[in-house]
Amino acid sequence: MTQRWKNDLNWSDVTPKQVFLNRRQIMAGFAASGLALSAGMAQAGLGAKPSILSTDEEPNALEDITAYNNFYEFGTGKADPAENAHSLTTDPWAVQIDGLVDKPGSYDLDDLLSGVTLEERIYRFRCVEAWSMVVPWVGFELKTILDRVGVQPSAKYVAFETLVRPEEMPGQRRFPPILDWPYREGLRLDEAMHPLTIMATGIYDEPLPNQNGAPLRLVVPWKYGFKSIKSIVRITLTEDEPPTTWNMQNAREYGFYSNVNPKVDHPRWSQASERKIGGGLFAKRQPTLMFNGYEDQVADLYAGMDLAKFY
Ligand SMILES: Nc1nc2c(c(=O)[nH]1)N[C@H]1C(S)=C(S)[C@@H](COP(=O)(O)O)O[C@H]1N2
Ligand SMILES: [Mo]
Repeated sequence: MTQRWKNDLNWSDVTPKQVFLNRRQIMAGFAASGLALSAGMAQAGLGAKPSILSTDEEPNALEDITAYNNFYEFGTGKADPAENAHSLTTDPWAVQIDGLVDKPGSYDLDDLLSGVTLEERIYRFRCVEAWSMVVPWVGFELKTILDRVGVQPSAKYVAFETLVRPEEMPGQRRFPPILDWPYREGLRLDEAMHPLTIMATGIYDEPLPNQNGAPLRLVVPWKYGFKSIKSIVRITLTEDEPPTTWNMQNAREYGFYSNVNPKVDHPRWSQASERKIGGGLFAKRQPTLMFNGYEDQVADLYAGMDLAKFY
């Protein structure tokens, strides 16, 4: 895959000024329209440092990234999260870290982030529904916080849970339930510790919009988008493979691994190609890459595994 070589630019430097200004206008427009941007967004950027792990592909416009979402806690339509997520209170925010760790506890987000260096990671993002984007995330390696809390030798998996707060999440007030809340995800420990696996706190050098999973969400760029769980309130180290939402919902269609793989089709559609959001009505589909283009970095994790069996 293509990577940017080491440099000292960040996105606002490499983006033509007009585009950057337009972005600021979009932000202002969002703010004026009362859409789901947190207070910090109109202010100075997060100052995230560029990472050599970024792709050099053109990022999608902020408009695409914040208006076309999957976040069932706010409804099942692609526009529902942008419309409804403003109701979510993201400050204060605590993350419970428990299970097989040396220092379990409820960590205030500010404490969790203190001393953490934020990086810009421009990643390809591929939804299992066969659309994709390129997103300039701001975040830090998940490994950083796992190392801080001390992972015990018996731990083999990491489980994640999203907030349950029906008062603020209209999708959780629906009956019958859309999903078995909380939304759950999980990774094998080596996947969780991989340098590409990040916790994101921002996009385009600004705090995460609520519809993208504020204030803290997982991003695993070589796996289908549903693994990248949003608005995380709990991280648990376990010995056994944890239950995960889409696998619980339909195990035949959604496996625990869910690595992007153009050769293993979804039972109801091909995964060989994808539609990049923002390309317009007549844009050509593009081929889907093995491990979403991150094969060089992650294939080793699955050496000897039959990827059609462990889908
Ligand atoms: N809690 C939670 N996390 C979630 C989802 C969700 O419905 N709830 N949807 C997933 C799916 S299917 C995708 S494709 C991505 C979408 O992320 P984005 O809206 O930031 O592009 O979030 C994932 N994380
Ligand atoms: Mo998705």
